[in-house]
Amino acid sequence: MSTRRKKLAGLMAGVALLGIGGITPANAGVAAEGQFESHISWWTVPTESRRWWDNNDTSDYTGIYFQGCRSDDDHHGYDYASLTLWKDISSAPDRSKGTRNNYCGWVDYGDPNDAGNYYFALTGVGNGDYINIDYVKVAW
Ligand SMILES: [Ca+2]
Repeated sequence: MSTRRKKLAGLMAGVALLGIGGITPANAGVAAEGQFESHISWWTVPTESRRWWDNNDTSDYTGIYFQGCRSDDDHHGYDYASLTLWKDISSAPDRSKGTRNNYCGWVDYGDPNDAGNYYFALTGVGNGDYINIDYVKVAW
């Protein structure tokens, strides 16, 4: 292999490593207050996620990560899923912490700064009516 080709190979390896590192931002790393991994099978509006407890011990952002995204629209494929982050309040209406579109990657909702029981709900689908997500990670 020529020196030039070796340099190129090294550069390509570096790019590949950067790509892998890019999957996990700092806010969703081990320093986050909590996290769980899951998947989504045939969700349609208004399916809700499991609940998680955010004790607000930290100022970490709450984030939702999608990888391996498909919709039932075989022609257009997956575009995005609108997800609303909710605080579950038993004695009053749940409190919305914002709605964001997930284009199959990380979406942050900021620090809710509000201890409680949380979940997210599917409130819209870009293409089609149903989504399947191979890998879901929620961190807070
Ligand atoms: Ca917090």
